[in-house]
Amino acid sequence: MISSIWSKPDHLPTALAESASAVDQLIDKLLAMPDGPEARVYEAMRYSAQAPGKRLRPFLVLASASLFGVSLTSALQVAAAIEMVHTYSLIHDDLPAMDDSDLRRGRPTCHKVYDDATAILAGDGLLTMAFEVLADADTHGDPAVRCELVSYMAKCAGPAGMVGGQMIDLQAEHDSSLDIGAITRLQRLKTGALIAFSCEAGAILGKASAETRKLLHAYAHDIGLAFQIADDLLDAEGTEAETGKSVARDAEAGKATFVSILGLDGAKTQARALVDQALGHLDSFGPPAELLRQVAHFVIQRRS
Ligand code: GRG
Repeated sequence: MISSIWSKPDHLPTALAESASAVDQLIDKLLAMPDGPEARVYEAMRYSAQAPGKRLRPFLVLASASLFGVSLTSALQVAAAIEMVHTYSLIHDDLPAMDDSDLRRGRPTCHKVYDDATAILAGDGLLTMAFEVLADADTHGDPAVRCELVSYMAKCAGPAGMVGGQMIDLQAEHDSSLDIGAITRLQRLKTGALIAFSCEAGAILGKASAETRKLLHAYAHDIGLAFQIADDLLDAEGTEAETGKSVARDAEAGKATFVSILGLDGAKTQARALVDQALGHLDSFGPPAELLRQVAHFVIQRRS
């Protein structure tokens, strides 16, 4: 039972911490260090994957899976896989060829501690291992479910999802002329696609109906955009000490963001409206969706 890891199922901070601890234990096991000289890439993978992040995506997997009576073992496998893909994207995003960041999750970035080549390999290692984890028999007894997870994760992480969003973002880097529709699409792909995978994974594992999965997709869409608006607000208003990463990068680069287009107050209003809309998609799930409701509020209240 997934709920067995939550000592206070109605208290989001405790549930987030307990999910994070469970997924971190599994990642530690999956990334066991080998003896040979390839150990360096495992060390770099562990360095980034075990750094203190929010573990929001794994939490969304566990919370959505808990709606459908999915086993804890299955949900944790998928939770670990999505966190590996997310960590890979952060490692590659921080490289000199992309965002060239020195700080991530409150620590020096992977390429700063190791080197560019090792950071590229650490990202590649996490991405490919995530698919190995999804395809493992421990993830689900039904090979068709494992295949659906592999296929949907590939779609969400690949050129029709996060990679595509990152490409658009790189091209738009110094472009302040993007309109709200273009930014929404960019962020839907870059950040929203992995959040969609995380929320729908529970429905895939639980073989829920297409209508039910659609509700979780709509919820994910709204919290994904709200999450990104909160990220833009943190970049504009937050500090490096709070966020654990470099801030004020968007304005420095003259980049169009939700904040540059809507203004600080407009962006906050829009984020709150998206959270309300997200909550509406959860109505039919009743009390078991309480943690998903709370996490929708959390994505815009967070300070890191
Ligand atoms: C390199 C293919 C490739 C993609 C990179 C997601 C991404 C695309 C880059 C990250 C850059 C960024 C700051 C995006 C804004 C939203 C976001 C994904 C923030 C980081 O996620 P959090 O806040 O991080 O969940 P933690 O550290 O808590 O896991």
